[in-house]
Amino acid sequence: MIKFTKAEFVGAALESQHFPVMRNLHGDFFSEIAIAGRSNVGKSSLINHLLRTTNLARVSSSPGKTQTINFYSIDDEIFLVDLPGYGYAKVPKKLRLEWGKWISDYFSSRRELKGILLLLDIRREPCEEDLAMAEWAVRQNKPLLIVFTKTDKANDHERKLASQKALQAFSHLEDLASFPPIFYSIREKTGRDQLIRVLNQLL
Ligand SMILES: Nc1nc2c(ncn2[C@@H]2O[C@H](COP(=O)(O)OP(=O)(O)OP(=O)(O)O)[C@@H](O)[C@H]2O)c(=O)[nH]1
Ligand SMILES: [Mg+2]
Repeated sequence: MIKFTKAEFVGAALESQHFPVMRNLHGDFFSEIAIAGRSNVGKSSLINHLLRTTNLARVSSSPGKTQTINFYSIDDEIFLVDLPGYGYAKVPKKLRLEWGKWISDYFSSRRELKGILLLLDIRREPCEEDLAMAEWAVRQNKPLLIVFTKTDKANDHERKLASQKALQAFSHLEDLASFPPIFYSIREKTGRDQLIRVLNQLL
């Protein structure tokens, strides 16, 4: 059982030859969980909240803050990986194309990847890249876990409607129902225990 009590930043990279490789005390390669989502959805904030730190992952109110793939080692057992955000309108086209390349390099080179957290802002509809990410995960047989973020910005009723609507966008993907979505708010401090439980099922 990973408790998410010890966290260290291991490195930032964009190319697979620079990605870290680590082994646990038993000599096994670290398992890995990736966190994906559009810019500003709250990826870095969720990482900090999950790890009970305030500044391990850099948070910003302006989108596009995390522009590298950032690796964190957790409890000397796993990597948690903060992927660069997408869907940020001001990102130039060239960078957007590069983003696709980094992401596909990342996914094709990480054998120990056990699952992907796809973060969706409770107030926004899923974008094209969200769907592409989900389709990729299903195609590669990787478990996909949907996490709705900023749920403090919606009441119970709005949350229910918004999540149903968002999940409809993924309804053509069969395997998606294996894990129910998680509702996360760093303001209200909700979702952490449930997320840890599900992550341990994936690992
Ligand atoms: N109200 C509220 N705001 C949040 C929550 N989580 C994150 N935010 C805010 O959303 C903004 C973006 O958060 P980040 O964690 O930097 O988002 P990111 O997905 O890492 O963004 P990029 O690095 O640009 O891809 C910040 O202003 C956060 O304070 C939440 O649960 N509730
Ligand atoms: Mg970030």
